[in-house]
Amino acid sequence: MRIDIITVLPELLESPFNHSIMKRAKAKGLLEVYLHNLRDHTPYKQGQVDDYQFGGGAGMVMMPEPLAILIELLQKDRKYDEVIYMTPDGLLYDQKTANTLSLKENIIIICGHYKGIDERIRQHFVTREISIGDYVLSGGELAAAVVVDSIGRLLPGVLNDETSALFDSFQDGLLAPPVYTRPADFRGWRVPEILMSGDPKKVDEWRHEESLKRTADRRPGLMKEDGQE
Ligand code: 6GU
Repeated sequence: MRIDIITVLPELLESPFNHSIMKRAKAKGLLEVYLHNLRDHTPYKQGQVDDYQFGGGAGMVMMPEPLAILIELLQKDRKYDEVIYMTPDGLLYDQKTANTLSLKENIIIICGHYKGIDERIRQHFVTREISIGDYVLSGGELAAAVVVDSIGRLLPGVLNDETSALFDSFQDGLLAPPVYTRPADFRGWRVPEILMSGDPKKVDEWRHEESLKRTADRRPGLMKEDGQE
């Protein structure tokens, strides 16, 4: 999978994909991430990419030309399955969307800044608008990092058996159960006996029960049919 990220702050995205599982995905050739500085593609002087909004009001808007020029430059070389715009007024991101996106070949991600991007780019280029939660970030970069990480770890061959995504919270619509490691007795706080019983069936049942309890307690909406809370 290839992901091209359009940003005015490429420095902010230099580290997130170069560690741990993302690093492995790239090293194995399963994931390619390219950062594009929008300022390198503007036809305006001094790298200008934003301007005052028509109709007045505080805050700058990202101009359409630099974005269109860069998107079309990328589209000349390959077909993109999605052009995603990261914005707090997008659709709420979830594991189902991550699963869907992990099946795509080529994706462009636009990171918004200021008051956002000119509406005409959204209408004519963008195929999907994503928000990662009901709070406002100062730019789309950190949100893009979240999306790329969540997609990257789902690509076949990135995770091994031990880290398998199949058992993640949300993958079966439930939160993950508690986990424990050595020592069995830490300051008198003991690991549940059943986990040391050596009976895999009992352990599975216990984990499922704990998942159900935790989900009912913290995220009851996840247990409803449509997943809405
Ligand atoms: Cl995608 N962008 C910004 N700026 N803020 C957000 C967001 C995105 N998702 C949640 N808050």
